[in-house]
Amino acid sequence: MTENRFDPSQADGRWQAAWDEARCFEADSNSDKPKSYVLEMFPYPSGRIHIGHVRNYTMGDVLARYKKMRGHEVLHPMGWDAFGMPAENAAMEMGVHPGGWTRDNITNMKAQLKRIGFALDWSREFATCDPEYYGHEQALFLDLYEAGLVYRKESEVNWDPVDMTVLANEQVIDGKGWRSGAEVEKRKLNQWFLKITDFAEELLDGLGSLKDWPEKVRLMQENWIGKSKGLEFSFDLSNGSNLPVYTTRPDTIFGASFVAVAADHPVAQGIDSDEAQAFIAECKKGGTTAAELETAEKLGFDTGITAKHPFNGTDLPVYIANFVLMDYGTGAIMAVPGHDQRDFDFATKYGLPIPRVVAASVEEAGKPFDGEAEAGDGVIVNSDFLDGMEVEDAKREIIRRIEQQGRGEGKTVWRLRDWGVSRQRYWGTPIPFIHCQKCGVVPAPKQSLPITLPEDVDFQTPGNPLLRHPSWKHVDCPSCGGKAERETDTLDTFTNSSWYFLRFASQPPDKPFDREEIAKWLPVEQYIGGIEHAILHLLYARFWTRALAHCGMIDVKEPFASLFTQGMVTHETYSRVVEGRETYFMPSEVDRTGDGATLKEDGQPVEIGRVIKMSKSKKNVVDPDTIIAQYGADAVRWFMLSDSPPERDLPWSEAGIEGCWRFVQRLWRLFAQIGNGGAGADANHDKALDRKVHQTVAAVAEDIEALSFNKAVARIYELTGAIEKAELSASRSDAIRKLAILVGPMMPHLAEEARARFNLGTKLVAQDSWPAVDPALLVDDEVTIAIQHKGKLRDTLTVAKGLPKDELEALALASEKVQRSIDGAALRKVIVVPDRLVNIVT
Ligand code: ANZ
Ligand code: ZN
Repeated sequence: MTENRFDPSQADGRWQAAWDEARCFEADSNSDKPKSYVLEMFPYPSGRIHIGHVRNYTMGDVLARYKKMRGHEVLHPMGWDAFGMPAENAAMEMGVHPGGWTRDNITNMKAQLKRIGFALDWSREFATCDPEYYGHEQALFLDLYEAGLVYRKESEVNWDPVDMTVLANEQVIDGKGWRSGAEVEKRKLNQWFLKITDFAEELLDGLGSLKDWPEKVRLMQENWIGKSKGLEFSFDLSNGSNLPVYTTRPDTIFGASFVAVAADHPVAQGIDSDEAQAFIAECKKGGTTAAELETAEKLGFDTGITAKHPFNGTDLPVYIANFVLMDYGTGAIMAVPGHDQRDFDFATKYGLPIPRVVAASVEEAGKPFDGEAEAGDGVIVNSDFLDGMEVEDAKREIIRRIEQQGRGEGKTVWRLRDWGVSRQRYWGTPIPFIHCQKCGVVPAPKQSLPITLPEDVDFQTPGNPLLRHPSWKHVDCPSCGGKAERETDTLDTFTNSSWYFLRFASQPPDKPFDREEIAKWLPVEQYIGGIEHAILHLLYARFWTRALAHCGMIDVKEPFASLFTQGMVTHETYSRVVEGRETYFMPSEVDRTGDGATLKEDGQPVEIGRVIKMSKSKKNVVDPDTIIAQYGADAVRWFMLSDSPPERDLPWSEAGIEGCWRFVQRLWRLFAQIGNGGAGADANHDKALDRKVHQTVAAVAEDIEALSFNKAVARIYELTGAIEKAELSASRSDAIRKLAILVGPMMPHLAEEARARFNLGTKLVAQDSWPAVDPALLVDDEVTIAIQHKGKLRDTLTVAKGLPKDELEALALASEKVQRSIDGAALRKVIVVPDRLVNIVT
């Protein structure tokens, strides 16, 4: 390290050790400072930190460091979301143990995070695969069971008949098992569920209080919960029975041209024909998620049964249709092709009528459809007694008449389903129940927790390793003492991330958390993470928090007061077709020249693709370790904050990181100047620079609090330029000192090194306070006054702000230019607007 060059390879590690030594970032629950809980979504220990993590954690880090400098007691923890499939896949593919693989990854990734200098309270670190953690989770699961929020029910799973295993939805690719390639079947198994639907109304209403969440995330949650008001009513069928359907658009009832039931519906199951049963079997092969059904080709089977329209008596054909879900509404629909796209596609395919019953105006009752359904608002047409009504009025009218006929009633339906948490896998939290022939399903006694995973497991045979383990599942029944078996399902890993933020805040050994400590820290003041978690993780975490509050274990209902979802780090892709296959190359393997790019290895061109999210599969990645080794942690951190607003994508560029590196060095050289400020010069003051410094300090603080990091960065560039240009003075020395603090949250290593090396202060920057702002310096204290005569500008004056009217008037009249213009004429009036203008009338 010289005065001209900052050397991160020496500085970074030294300051990281100094922070550890001083235990700078350990949160004290008993502190009486105001508390701030800053949290980023904890990572899955996949093996290496990727650049997206770096961006996410840098943002949280700047906020956490800043809050600490503002006198807050900050909790900024880190841990590992360590259960899940990839560890088991590694076990199957590489013959390693999921636990060992996970632990190794954690060790590596923790070292990576340390090299970036994050201000984390490592004393609270845990991994969800720690028996201590998942043991407490088992206890909570039993508490929820006691509270009636856990139950078992038969439900459908994806079954791989070759691997003899249950597959997660993501493991089913085009209807086939991802490993075996076998056609996936649907099977019914007894599974554990959490009653999230009990909280549907609360979870929906609670969104209203989350003012500091992105609008789009609240909307996504609202749609996921999916409260709809509609009508349930029955059709009389030609076979003598009746068929209840659910609709949210009763107003369109005269537009119904057929009726459809799900493949699992009793009406479908009851059709006694091979053809029908073959069709049903075909339906079962497809995916079951709403999204899959939405995109799959619409398929139907005409049952030959008809349904009588309740108002006009026409006979509507009843179809079995693949797009109707069994577990929504009643599993049967009245289909209105004119105004529902799915029905439109179906009717088009099977040549069914598509009547119009909603139009922009009554005059357009005969207007044909333009290739798609019209789901919008309008007036009702071609609908007998509803003609001319608004949609909402027509809905009410139909509900009233159907209720009067005793044929059905208005109903609220939720899209939200109970949460199936059973996974037939090894690497997860064992579900704490025991199956006894005599007593049934018995909760494991709390004193037997944690129920730990067996270490000696075999991954070479397909299926659930817990199920075929020779001894693990055999236990005595806690109730009758007879022979019994453990539940061999484990909990969905989303359970692990549904309460980890509570455990970070409070870690008693003998229980999951302490109520009073939770009250001190929660809700999380700022939660930061990816938009990919906008629905499930956030909804489940909100549900657990409410469920635990419902059980009287905590007092907070919403876990995350403010949520921020950061954009992605992107880069163009490089590829070439090799032996008929698209092959991608890393940016480091490529020379980028002008408009083109060539592979370093052979000098031949490669194709430049779009700028997209960095991902392993497209190889458009940069490795955080490599760039940190090259440029140091601070340049990388600075890059992560610069250029793009934090919610937008950030394109990675070599030029960008090099610019950051140069700025680090430029700051270093500026900091070095504090030592040779010149004693004489130090006596002078530079009012303009003072003002600039105070304004920047105040503005950067506001920017950081608003997470507008790119704006804070821009202001720091500006201030740096201003200091560089300023004459030597006491103000300039002070400005340099303050700048070194100001960059502390963003470039903490540089800030510490500069302070120590150039005697800018004694404490660690990490433990220092944010510079105080003099409000008087925030306002510019001089103003320019326009002086007008005969409606024209004659002169301007620069005067102290707030100068009284009579002084302004006197100054204006004293102006030579003004006197020349007045030219001895008599003054009729002088209008003075303080701080703005003086208007002289002669
Ligand atoms: C007639 C109709 C006319 C409908 C129209 C929509 C538009 P949301 O809003 O998501 O709650 N539906 C009802 N049960 C279904 C099931 N089990 N599987 C598939 N679709 C089902 O959706 C409610 C609408 O989805 C219902 O209203 C019904 O179609 C369909 F212009 O009835 B509607
Ligand atoms: Zn028993």
